Amino acid sequence: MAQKPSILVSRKIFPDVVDHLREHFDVDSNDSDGVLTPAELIARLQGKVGALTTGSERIDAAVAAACPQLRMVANIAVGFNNFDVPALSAAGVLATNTPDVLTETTADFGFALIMATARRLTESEHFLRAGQWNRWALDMFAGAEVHGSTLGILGMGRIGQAIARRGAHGFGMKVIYHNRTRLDAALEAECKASYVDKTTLLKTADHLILVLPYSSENHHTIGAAEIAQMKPTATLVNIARGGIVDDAALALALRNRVIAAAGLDVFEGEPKVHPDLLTVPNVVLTPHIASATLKTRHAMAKLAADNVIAYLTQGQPLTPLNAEIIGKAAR
Ligand code: 8YV
Repeated sequence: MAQKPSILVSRKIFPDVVDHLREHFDVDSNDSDGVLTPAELIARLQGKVGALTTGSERIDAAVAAACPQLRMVANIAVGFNNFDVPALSAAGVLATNTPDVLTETTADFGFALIMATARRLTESEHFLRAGQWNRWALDMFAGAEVHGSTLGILGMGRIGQAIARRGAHGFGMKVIYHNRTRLDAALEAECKASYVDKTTLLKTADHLILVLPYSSENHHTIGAAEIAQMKPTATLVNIARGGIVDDAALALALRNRVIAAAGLDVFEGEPKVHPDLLTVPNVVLTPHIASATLKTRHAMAKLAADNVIAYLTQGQPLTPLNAEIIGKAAR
C-alpha cells in the first residue's frame, strides 16, 4: 500500500478529529501541546504537505521557503493575522480559516463581557471573595444600564452582526456601527443597526465592542486619543485581537476614569498581559476564550481538518483564504 502523505497538527486537538485525519494522512500530532518555537515548527514541518495551526504559530514566507513540501495550512481560528496570506499565495501554499462555526458562540461571549463589564461582575466578586462585604449599600457596585442603552460596534462582519441582533432584539438597545464597508440596507434593517462614522461611534456609544480583524493598519486603532472621545460613563470591550487597543493607554485611562470600565479577552503580546491592566479594578480580564465552548472548539477543529482533507485529496478546500491559487499552485 502506498504511504500516506504526512501532516502536522501543531497543538493538541480532539482525538476523534485526529482519527478522522488518520484515515487519509500520516499524522504528527503535537499532543504535548507545547507552543512550538519558529525553529521547532519548521523542523516539525519537514516532509509535511499540510498543517493544522492555531493563532500561536506564525506562518509566513520564511516558513513556506523552509518547508518546500508544505501545500496548505489550516488555521483553527476565524482570525488569520498569524498568516502572511500574500506570502503564502506567492509561495503556492493554500490557507484556510474557520468562519461561521464560531459566530454565535463568540457573539454570546461578547455579550457576556459587555454585561460583566457594565455591571461590574468580577470587581464585585473579588470584593466578596476578599471578605469585604459587611453591609449592603444603595450605590454598591452600581454600574451602567445595558438594556435600552446605545451599543456601538466597530467591525461589522458576521460576529458583529450577531452581537447587534442580540443587543437590538434581546436588550432593546440602539445599535450603531462603523465598518470599512457599510452593510446593505436589508442586513442593516435585520440587525437594526445604523451606520455612523468612527468619531460618532466613539462619542455616542454607551458600550463599545471591537470585533474587527487585526491588520497593521488598525494597530492601536483605539488609543488614548480615541478613548478620550468616549463618554466618561462608557465601557469598552475587545474580543477581536490584541494590538487593536493600546493596552498601556487603556490601563491609564481606566485608572483615571476617562471611561468607566473595560472588558478584554485579547491582549497585545498575549498570553502576557500588560501589568498595569492587572492592577486597575475596573477591567474584566479573560484569557482569549470567546469561542471556547467544547461544541464550538470541536467544530473549529473539525472544519480545519475537513479543509485539509478536501484540499489535499480533492483540490477543493471548504473555506479558503486564497482560493485564487487553486489549480495554479506550483506545490
Ligand atoms: C481561536 C479566535 O480560538 O477564531 C479566532 O480568530 O480568536 C479564537 O476563536 C484562537 O485564535 C485560537 O486559534
